[in-house]
Amino acid sequence: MKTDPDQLAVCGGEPAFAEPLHVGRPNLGDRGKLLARINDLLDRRWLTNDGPYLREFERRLADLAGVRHCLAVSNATVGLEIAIRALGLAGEVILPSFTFIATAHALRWQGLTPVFADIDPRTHNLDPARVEVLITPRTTAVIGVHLWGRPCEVEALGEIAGRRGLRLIFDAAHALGCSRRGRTVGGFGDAEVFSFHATKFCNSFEGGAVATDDDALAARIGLMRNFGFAGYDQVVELGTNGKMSEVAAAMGLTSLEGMDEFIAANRRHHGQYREELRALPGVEVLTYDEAERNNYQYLVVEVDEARAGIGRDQLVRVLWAENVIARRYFYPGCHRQEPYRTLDPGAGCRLPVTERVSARVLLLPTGTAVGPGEVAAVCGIIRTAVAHAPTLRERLSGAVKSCL
Ligand code: T4K
Repeated sequence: MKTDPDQLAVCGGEPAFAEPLHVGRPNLGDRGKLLARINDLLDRRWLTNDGPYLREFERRLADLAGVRHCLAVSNATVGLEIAIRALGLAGEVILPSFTFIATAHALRWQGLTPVFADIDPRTHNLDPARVEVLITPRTTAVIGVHLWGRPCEVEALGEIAGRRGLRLIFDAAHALGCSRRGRTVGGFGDAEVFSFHATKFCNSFEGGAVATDDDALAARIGLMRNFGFAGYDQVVELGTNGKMSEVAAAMGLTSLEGMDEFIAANRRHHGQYREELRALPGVEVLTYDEAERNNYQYLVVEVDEARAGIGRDQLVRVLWAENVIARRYFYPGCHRQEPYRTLDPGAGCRLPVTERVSARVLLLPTGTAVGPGEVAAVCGIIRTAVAHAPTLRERLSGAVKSCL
């Protein structure tokens, strides 16, 4: 364990890890089962387009989420785009800026105007009061994001949407298997969109799904993800290619079967990180409501420079030098990225919490690719960095410019 600042790689010591320890290393599940499924689909020569693995994946997802329909798609971004189109959204849509860029791009790609609302500093999710003040005659919907798998205030957002005649979508990319007041994510709002990207705790290599209890909406999404085909020779809608392949569905099914094991690993790591970093001033591990179901897939830390003595970005430099590829999700917020920065250069003024939180948040490695020894080593580096913050700050301001 590195206890002396001179042992740290930024000060000339050897990196703690010979190979990079990444945030987002995929969980793989039972390789034997996956390969058997792949052999099976090859034998059957049915590779995509409404195949049996896709149907089974959708059935299992709908059961898990407790919804009538779960339509698998090629990725969550396309899922959001199709949901937005199928709901007939136009004009302005209110969403958080503190999210992955895909939430905003799914709107702008279709010519809609994303309007960024600020978040609640405790939950990192949309602040319903901030949403309400941004509604204009051009607003048609709100998109909430269940960030880190912690569900939004779905009741307050639902009340606002109902009263103001708006549609409500949830970007549930992080929230598979999570619950709010005992109810599983999937059936909130008009539709919810899951991601099964490789970096998600359950993955289908690339993939997503749109969940809804609305039969008509599900039928429309089903058409739209398949070019608008209603039969072999009949196209009844404008559509796109948003289909999930059989190999992706096979991985998705295998991943769902490993879900309990993945959550258990995430939860163990979360407990260990909390315990090992407990006594550190200004370094707080984000918690989950233990009365709810959580997937613990993101290990989120907030660094308060005034108390820790070292800033988030300096800590990232220290970690990267040790080959710990910590990530600054979702810095600096969508409003500071193109094309939004140019479209609305003043947005930061109404997003003070987003600006503050996005400058403090740091994600650390978790999942089945990580073991307790690695978690202990990562925490040891952080403890050493905080304990020697003044010395390090001085050295960092001169020497290390490389990684960010
Ligand atoms: N909404 C929200 C709130 C989201 O977070 C996302 C996706 C979406 C919507 C859109 O979902 P999809 O359309 O993707 O289904 C990654 C993922 O690409 C992205 O899916 C995810 N959010 C986001 C949080 O993370 P990047 O740009 O950070 O990816 P990248 O390539 O830097 O990889 C992340 C880390 O994972 C790296 O440290 C390396 C590691 N990694 C990655 C892959 C792909 C591996 O170890 N193995 C791998 O195979 O966006």
